[in-house]
Amino acid sequence: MTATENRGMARIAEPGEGIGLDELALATRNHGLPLEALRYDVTPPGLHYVLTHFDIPAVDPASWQLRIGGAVDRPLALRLDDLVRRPAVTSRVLLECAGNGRARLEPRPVSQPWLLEAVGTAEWTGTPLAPLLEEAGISPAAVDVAFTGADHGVERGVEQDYARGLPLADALHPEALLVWAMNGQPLPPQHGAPLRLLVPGWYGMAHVKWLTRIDVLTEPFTGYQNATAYRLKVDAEEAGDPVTRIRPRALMAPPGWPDFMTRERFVRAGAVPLSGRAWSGRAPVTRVEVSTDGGRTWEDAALGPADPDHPFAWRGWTCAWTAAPGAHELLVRATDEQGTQPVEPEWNRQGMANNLVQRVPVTVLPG
Ligand SMILES: Nc1nc2c(c(=O)[nH]1)N[C@H]1C(S)=C(S)[C@@H](COP(=O)(O)O)O[C@H]1N2
Ligand SMILES: [Mo]
Repeated sequence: MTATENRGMARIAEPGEGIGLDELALATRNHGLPLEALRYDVTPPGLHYVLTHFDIPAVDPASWQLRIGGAVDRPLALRLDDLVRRPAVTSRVLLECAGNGRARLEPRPVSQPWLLEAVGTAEWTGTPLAPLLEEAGISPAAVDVAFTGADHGVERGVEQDYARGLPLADALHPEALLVWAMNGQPLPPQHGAPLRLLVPGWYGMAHVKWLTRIDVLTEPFTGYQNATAYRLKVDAEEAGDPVTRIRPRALMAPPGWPDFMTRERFVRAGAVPLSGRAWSGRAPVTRVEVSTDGGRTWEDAALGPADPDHPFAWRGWTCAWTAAPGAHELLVRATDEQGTQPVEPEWNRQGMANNLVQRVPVTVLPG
C-alpha cells in the first residue's frame, strides 16, 4: 500500500506494536491534565487538556467575524465586540475528549494516544447561542446546525476545515454558548480564541474552537467529523452510531509519590486518603465506588454534593484507605442514572467514548 493510500485509512496497531513516532508527535502537541490536578475544582490555566487536529490557526481578533447563515431569513455577521455586548453567562463545564482511554485498548487504534488524562473543568464565559439563531430566523425546515473553525488540514486523505454538525434541538438548548473567556481571561490560542462553541455534556469534539461560521441546514450535516470520524463502530464498513454525550467516569488523583520513569506509585502503610472526581454528561452521577484489591471487592466512596449552580462540572469524591504493606491495585468507578463504568474494555475501532475503569498499581512500603 502506498503512503497516500495509507493516509486515507484509520489504522489499528499490529498485536504488540508500540506507540509510533507519529503518535508521539500528536501526544507532545496535545497534552493532558496531570492527574494530581484533579485536586482543583476549576482546572488552573495551562493544566486543562488540549486537543487540536490540525494547527492552531492565526486569527486576528480585530478583523475576525462570525457569520451566521444557511437556512435563515437574515444572515448575520458579528464582530467580537457585538458578541461581548450581548447578555453574558459564566458556566463551569467539564470537557473530555472522546478518545480518552484509547491508548490502553487492544488492539490499539492509531491516533492521539490518550491514557486517561484528556479532561479538564473551566469557567467559560459567553453568550447563549439560541437567541442569535432566533434573531437570524431559523427556517422551519432546519434539522442541523454546522459549526466551522478557522483551522484547516487533511485527515485520512480528506482536506477540510474542522467542522461539526449538531442537531438543531441541541443547538437551541439554553446551555449551548458561544464563549470568549476561560477562567476569567480571554480564550487562549490553543482553546479557540477568539470564540468557541460550548455544548455542555457532549464529548470534546462538539465544542468547535476558532469559530468562523454557523450554518443552519435543512439536511443532516455530512461533513467528515460527523460522518466518518466520531463513530462507534467495530467493523470498518459499518456506519456506526455517532459519538454524543459523555459517559460516566471517575478518576483518582494517584496517591503517594511516583517513580520518574514508570509512574509506579509508592505510599507508606497506614491511613491513605484517596480522592478524585466523577462526572457524566448524559445523566446525574449517583455513586462512586473504590476497590483496593484489584476489583474483587468494592466500597462506596463519599461523593461530594451535587452543586445546582454547576450541573456540568465534575464532583469530588473521597475514600479512606488503611494501606497494608505489599502490592495493591486501586480501582474507581462511577455510576450515573443510566449505568456503571465497565470493568472490561468495550472496543471500537476509533477508540471513542471508552470509559473503562482506571487502575492504579500502588506499592505500600512498611510504615
Ligand atoms: N476548530 C476545532 N475545534 C475543535 C477541535 C479542533 O481540532 N478544531 N478539536 C476538538 C476536540 S476533538 C476536542 S477534545 C476539544 C478540545 O478542546 P480543548 O483543546 O480546549 O481542551 O476541542 C474540539 N474542538
Ligand atoms: Mo477530542
